[in-house]
Amino acid sequence: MQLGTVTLFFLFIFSFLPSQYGAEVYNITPSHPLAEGQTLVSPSLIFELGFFSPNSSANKYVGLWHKSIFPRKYVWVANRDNPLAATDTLATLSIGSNGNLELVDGKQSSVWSANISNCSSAVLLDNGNFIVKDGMGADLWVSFNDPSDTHLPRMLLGYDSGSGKRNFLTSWKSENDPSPGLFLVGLSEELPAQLYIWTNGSTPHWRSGPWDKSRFIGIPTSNSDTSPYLNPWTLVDNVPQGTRYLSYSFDKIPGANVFTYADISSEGILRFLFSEIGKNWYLAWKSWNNPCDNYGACGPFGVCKAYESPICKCLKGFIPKSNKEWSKRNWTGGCVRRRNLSCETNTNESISSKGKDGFSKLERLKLPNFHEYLGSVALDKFEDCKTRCLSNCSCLAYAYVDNIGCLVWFKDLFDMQQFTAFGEDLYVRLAHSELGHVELIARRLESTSRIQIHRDGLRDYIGKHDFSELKIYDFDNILIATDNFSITNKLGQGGFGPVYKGMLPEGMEIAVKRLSSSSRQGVEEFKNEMRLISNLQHKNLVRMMGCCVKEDEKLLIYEFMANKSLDTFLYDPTKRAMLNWATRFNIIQGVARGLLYLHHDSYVKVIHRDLKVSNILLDEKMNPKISDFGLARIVEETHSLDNTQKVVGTRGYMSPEYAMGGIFSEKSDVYSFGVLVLEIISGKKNVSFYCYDQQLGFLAYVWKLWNEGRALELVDEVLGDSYSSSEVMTCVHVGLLCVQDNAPDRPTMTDVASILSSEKDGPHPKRPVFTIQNSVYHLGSSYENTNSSINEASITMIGGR
Ligand SMILES: *[C@@H]1O[C@H](CO)[C@@H](O)[C@H](O)[C@H]1NC(C)=O
Ligand SMILES: *[C@@H]1O[C@H](CO)[C@@H](O)[C@H](O)[C@H]1NC(C)=O
Ligand SMILES: *[C@@H]1O[C@H](CO)[C@@H](O)[C@H](O)[C@H]1NC(C)=O
Ligand SMILES: *[C@@H]1O[C@H](CO)[C@@H](O)[C@H](O)[C@H]1NC(C)=O
Ligand SMILES: *[C@@H]1O[C@H](CO)[C@@H](O)[C@H](O)[C@H]1NC(C)=O
Ligand SMILES: *[C@@H]1O[C@H](CO)[C@@H](O)[C@H](O)[C@H]1NC(C)=O
Ligand SMILES: *[C@@H]1O[C@H](CO)[C@@H](O)[C@H](O)[C@H]1NC(C)=O
Ligand SMILES: *[C@@H]1O[C@H](CO)[C@@H](O)[C@H](O)[C@H]1NC(C)=O
Ligand SMILES: *[C@@H]1O[C@H](CO)[C@@H](O)[C@H](O)[C@H]1NC(C)=O
Ligand SMILES: *[C@@H]1O[C@H](CO)[C@@H](O)[C@H](O)[C@H]1NC(C)=O
Ligand SMILES: CC(=O)N[C@H]1CO[C@H](CO)[C@@H](O)[C@@H]1O
Ligand SMILES: CC(=O)N[C@H]1CO[C@H](CO)[C@@H](O)[C@@H]1O
Repeated sequence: MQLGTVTLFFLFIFSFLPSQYGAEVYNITPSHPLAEGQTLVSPSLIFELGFFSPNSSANKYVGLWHKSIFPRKYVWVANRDNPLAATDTLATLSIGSNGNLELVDGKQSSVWSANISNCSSAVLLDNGNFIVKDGMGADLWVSFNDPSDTHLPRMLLGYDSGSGKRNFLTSWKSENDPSPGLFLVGLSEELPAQLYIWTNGSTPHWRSGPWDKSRFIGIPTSNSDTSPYLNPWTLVDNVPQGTRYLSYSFDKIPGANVFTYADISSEGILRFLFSEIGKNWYLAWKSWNNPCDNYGACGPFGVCKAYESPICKCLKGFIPKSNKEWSKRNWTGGCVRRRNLSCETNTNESISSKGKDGFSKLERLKLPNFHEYLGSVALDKFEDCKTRCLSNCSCLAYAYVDNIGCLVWFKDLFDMQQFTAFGEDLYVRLAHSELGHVELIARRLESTSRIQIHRDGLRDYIGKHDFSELKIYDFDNILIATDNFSITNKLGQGGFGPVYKGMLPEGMEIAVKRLSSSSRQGVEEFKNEMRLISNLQHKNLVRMMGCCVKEDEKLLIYEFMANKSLDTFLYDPTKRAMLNWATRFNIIQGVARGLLYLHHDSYVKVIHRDLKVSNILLDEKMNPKISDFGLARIVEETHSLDNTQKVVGTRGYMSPEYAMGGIFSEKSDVYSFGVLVLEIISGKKNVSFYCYDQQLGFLAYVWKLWNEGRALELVDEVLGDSYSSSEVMTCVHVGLLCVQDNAPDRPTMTDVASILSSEKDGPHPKRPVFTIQNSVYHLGSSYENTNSSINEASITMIGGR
């Protein structure tokens, strides 16, 4: 009896000992091992190390995480390929008599060790580095040299070719299994270096493009000037010492007090996430955005264009290796040269000089893999680079990249992607006979930029059609009509300049848009563009009546819309009620039809690029008319003449791919349309939309309601119960389909029109990742130190070259 009590007492003490012993400790010493129930914390309690079982699995590990951020991200795991049993409560992380730091299970056998001796203590630093020291305080071992799947700020990823030490990130096997998975992230040894994701140890899965001393040139989003959040990397390449290390830091952003990590997911996607203490983790960037990001998506000599269909094209002068496979969309075989190079077939110098090979230029490219770097041989000029390549028949292409120098290719051109903005120029060697027509185009491209080709097409078009309808107004008459552009006549400020109300002598009311004078477009070109736009006619587009050009002044004359723009109703507490459900539904359908026309039914495809509530005008019968279409194009073209690409649009309406990479397509308009639809239903201009502080952004909130079958709660409360539930459900569904993160998942406007008219059921929408957008905006704002009022205005971001 007595004995039994004592035993029980001991068992009691024993099982509770560790937690009573002090749950948080600041170091591990030979006399104080870390046991179950205890954690090792960093001095400022930022990081914590201890035992964990991922999602209550049967395995237990020692890992390291941010102490105050949930859900936990295990940024480092010690025994990832040798788990403890979850039931083993006697395991300890201890410094043994041999001076080694070891993780031992309940039977005292080692499951993990730092493989050192003379260890006297182990501590966790506030940057997340777990270090083991000797008696003199020197570091014997640090966890930063042995990363799991996560890269933390201040951690160096790379190699030292002297000592042969090299580190990688290795993905988890699955979301809940820390054992080493398929994917490896690391730096390549070539010069300049690239960041790679490999599978199976050495098969490329994704690559960043070469480092140009400030960024990886194959990643459209790492634009150092305007979005520092997206180019946090620093690569230190010490060629003489043979060391090369990648680190990252978000210190460049003033006031951004956030925690971050980069990791490789078990599906092979490299990501950046960030958080504030106590908040969730948010995605800021990811390596995979479309099928073109798959390494070598289009095979040798194939170029991937994410927003065209089909996505793969052969380079100029090349044809599919197998037409049969190619037409089945099996791109792996790639393309082959149509005509042999003359340097291959003609060894006779006098013949080959007649029919010399030349180069065709490709723009906005993620350059192919397997470059050779000629930068070091006193080659700093573009012409030298060209000559060098031309003089060797095996040289297939060259590129001269600012901040890098001359790159040439001797192997099959592989893994090329063409962006819509951003990217480098590549010159591809072709036979003289092939150049006949290619060079013609190239020459045109070089002298007048690609826009000119558009215009040539336009001129042809104008030549064949009657464009007499565009009226050219006299400037003085417009001055009179608008009271010398008096402030009292000003209707508003659009993205491209102020808009004034005017009254023509015959009593007709007009709206006059005064384009900001920065546009350096020539008068004739301007008029041609206007003819183009004025001939886009649809009952859901604002009709352009004419234009007026005088010196720097460029004016557009539109029909006047009696009920102004949708935002004057939607965001006005009293006028909002005038928009009953029938009117709202009519507006949604009308905008959809207008957009459908611009994208698919007009004679030239027009992408609006700045669709938003204030660009929807209302006529006297409250019919919606889209305004400002086609203008983005003019503005962009003007700027592209001086070689900058701009992202024009409005915060909150911009699709992730457009906001981040300047990649725009009709699917970016579809995204904006989705946001518009959800705003019309809810009547909310939701500021939290832009702000990740709100636990859930607007889109996340809509998604949640929809998923919980509560979508009707989204309806503007001023409508009471007077709405059609089935119409609302259809509209919310369409809205969510349109705001899907991945552009190819979004419906086309043709799909949208048929879903809205109930001809077709839509698929189930995927959860939007909205946090990308939120993070960009939030950090963008804090960087510019502006407040939310900027969200209203159209903004222009430099998209980079
Ligand atoms: C974790 O487990 C719960 C319940 O078993 C499950 O619903 C959830 O999806 C799991 N989470 C992950 C990330 O696997
Ligand atoms: C310690 O050595 C073992 C056996 O060589 C090895 O498997 C393990 O990865 C090493 N541990 C560390 C932390 O390097
Ligand atoms: C451990 O310490 C002893 C005495 O300080 C020293 O002689 C020995 O070389 C050390 N061992 C290692 C591996 O550093
Ligand atoms: C990795 O290699 C194994 C065997 O070599 C192979 O079966 C598997 O398909 C490969 N996986 C990938 C993703 O390449
Ligand atoms: C794709 O084409 C290649 C040859 O170009 C062929 O080897 C391969 O089997 C094809 N794959 C499929 C899935 O048809
Ligand atoms: C190109 O060269 C190869 C051998 O180098 C030859 O077999 C082939 O017929 C040539 N093709 C043309 C179109 O001249
Ligand atoms: C090269 O071609 C020219 C012109 O056809 C011819 O006159 C000359 O003899 C050729 N030279 C050789 C070495 O074949
Ligand atoms: C052309 O370049 C390749 C690759 O660098 C090299 O092996 C070859 O010798 C060069 N040929 C000539 C004629 O310079
Ligand atoms: C407009 O400006 C002109 C010249 O500056 C002036 O003569 C005219 O009176 C003004 N008209 C109005 C309506 O203010
Ligand atoms: C936001 O901007 C508006 C207009 O510039 C200004 O009146 C307001 O004080 C600003 N608010 C904050 C919180 O900075
Ligand atoms: C809802 C609303 O204000 N509708 C107005 C639109 O414009 C016409 C013409 O000015 C007015 O008659 C409507 O009342
Ligand atoms: C600022 C603001 O209006 N935030 C609201 C955004 O929408 C969510 C969900 O409707 C509200 O909870 C926020 O208060």
